[in-house]
Amino acid sequence: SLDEKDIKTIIFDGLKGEVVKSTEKLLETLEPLDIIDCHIIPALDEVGEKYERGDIFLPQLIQSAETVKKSFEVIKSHMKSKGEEKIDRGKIVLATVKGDIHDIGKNIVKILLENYGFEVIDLGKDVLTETIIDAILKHDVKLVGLSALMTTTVVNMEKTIKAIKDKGIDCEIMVGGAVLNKNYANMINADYYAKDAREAVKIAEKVYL
Ligand code: B1M
Repeated sequence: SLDEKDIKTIIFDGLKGEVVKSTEKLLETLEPLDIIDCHIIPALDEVGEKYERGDIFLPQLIQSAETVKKSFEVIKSHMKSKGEEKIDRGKIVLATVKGDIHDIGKNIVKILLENYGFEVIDLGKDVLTETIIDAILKHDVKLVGLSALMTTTVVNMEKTIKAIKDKGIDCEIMVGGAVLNKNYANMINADYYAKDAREAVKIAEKVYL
């Protein structure tokens, strides 16, 4: 009906009770990734901008993030049920770098990679360089994906890349996160930059051709 709140308002106001229904409704007409790109990310961007300007405060930022997580649970189970059959196209280690607890973007990348038949070894957030290197070697992966969202943590991304290259490990490195762009990714010696989850899948397909 007309007085139904849109998902942007729901995310903005942190209405966890209403977001499930609203997401289910959108899934009736939109593709999961379009919901993420056209509704959820713009809403979070706006939340971030308001937070930066001091119009809202950390508790509200947290409420919005939790609301988004609830929405993703719905999207994730929807994608799983429609996903391709398990085909083993290769393993990928994923991590958000040390000092950084933003993992919403990484988790989207994970869901999509799994949907396209890749096996993801998810190390989580705030992950030490040594832990990442150990996982690359243990699982013998050809691709590692690193995520960073803050100007203060891309530094750790750069350090992790340097450590992997210095050890001469035969593994390509893909990076992503709102704070990055292609030039910056080049500058810190990443092999690939993924603007979003779709590009992450294309890169994985290229590496595991
Ligand atoms: Co934080 N935060 N936050 N935050 N937060 C930002 C990043 C910020 C830009 C907001 C702002 O001020 N405008 C700002 C950083 C400023 C800077 O760079 N210096 C900021 C800050 C300051 C902070 C805290 C320090 C706040 C505080 O405590 N005072 C704190 C940080 C704590 C820490 O990490 N040590 C903090 C905390 C939080 C919450 C916990 C409340 C929550 C995160 C919840 C969670 O992730 N579990 C949060 C949120 C939600 C945000 C914003 C609003 C949204 C981030 C997000 O999830 N976007 C963010 C502002 C913004 O980004 N506009 C902000 C949606 C997500 C889908 O996009 O992650 O870019 P993104 O992922 C995309 C692509 O980038 C790409 O694909 C994804 C899908 O398309 N991608 C990859 C991402 N990773 C990839 C990896 C790949 C490939 C592609 O390969 C491996």
